[in-house]
Amino acid sequence: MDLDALKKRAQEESSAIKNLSDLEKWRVKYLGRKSELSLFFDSFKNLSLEDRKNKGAQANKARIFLTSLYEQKKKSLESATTHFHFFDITRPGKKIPKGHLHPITLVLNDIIRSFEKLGFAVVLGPEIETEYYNFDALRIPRNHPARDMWDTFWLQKGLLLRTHTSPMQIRYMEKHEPPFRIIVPGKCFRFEATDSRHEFQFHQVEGLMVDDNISLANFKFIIEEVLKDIFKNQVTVRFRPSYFPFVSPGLEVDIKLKNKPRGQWLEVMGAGMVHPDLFDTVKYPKNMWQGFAFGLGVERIAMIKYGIDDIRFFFNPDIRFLEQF
Ligand code: YSA
Repeated sequence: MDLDALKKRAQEESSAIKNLSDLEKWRVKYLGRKSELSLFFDSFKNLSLEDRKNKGAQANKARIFLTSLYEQKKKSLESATTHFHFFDITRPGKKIPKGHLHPITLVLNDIIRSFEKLGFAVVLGPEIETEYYNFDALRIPRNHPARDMWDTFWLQKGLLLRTHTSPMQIRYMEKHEPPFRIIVPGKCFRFEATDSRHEFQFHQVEGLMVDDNISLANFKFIIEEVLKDIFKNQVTVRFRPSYFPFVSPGLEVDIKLKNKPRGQWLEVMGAGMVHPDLFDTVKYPKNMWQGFAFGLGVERIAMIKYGIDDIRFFFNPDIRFLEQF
């Protein structure tokens, strides 16, 4: 049998093939069980060992040649077919996963919106503060035991990472005359061990309202309105006396969800009536203004709102947690 002629013919025919079904016919013709080549192999039975070896080797080469011809052709037809047939421009594309806001940002936005409804303006302050604004101007001199309330990350040259947003009270009053009502959202930092309710980095919203006839009743009303707004009326609010050097009197606010009456109270803010010394420090005329101020913990609000019992989840970059919001 003329194997070279067979290969040549097979090659010519294969190059003319345009689709997979013709290729299949070609495969049956040249490589199938009844192909010329198979019949050729069958004919070896009656040959001598020597002849069988020789012809067998040639026939094998021819089979390898035809097989690789077949594989190549199949590949090229398939890739052409894929592009041609399976490209359906009406099919929806792959969805690109969308990012979303962090739960703390969501809650912060809610809080800001609620205060804005009551006429509060939003003001921002620096995260790196001086000792003067963070402590001294707030009546917390060096060596005063109250400094222990705010474990501090100290930087060089008397600078520090602000331990609360209260320094903005002084900064704002230095530049603005009452009446005004502002909130200051922002990050705070404390050099303290973390636990389920404390992080070394967290957010506060400072509030300051100064006018000529302000009392604790105004504070109580505004805070209750805002908390009711944030929690869609589902919250009970409790006011407790407390101490901060820059207010007199001072208080703290705890909240609890109405649908969990047996749940624990969670402290969400420190507050009070602005101490008259602060007005002196910023050179307001004596006895002219009163004001209240507060520092609200944003993570604590988020914990209650979303039923999260450990604050450390918020800054743990576990996508399974964050995807729920
Ligand atoms: C008090 C009187 C004012 O006239 C104005 C503001 C204040 C609040 C004061 N500056 C302050 O920082 N008080 S605080 O230490 O008690 O913190 C206020 C709130 O921040 C807390 O009620 C809590 O909700 C949150 N907070 C404090 N430390 C935290 C924290 N949240 C998470 N992790 C911490 N480590």
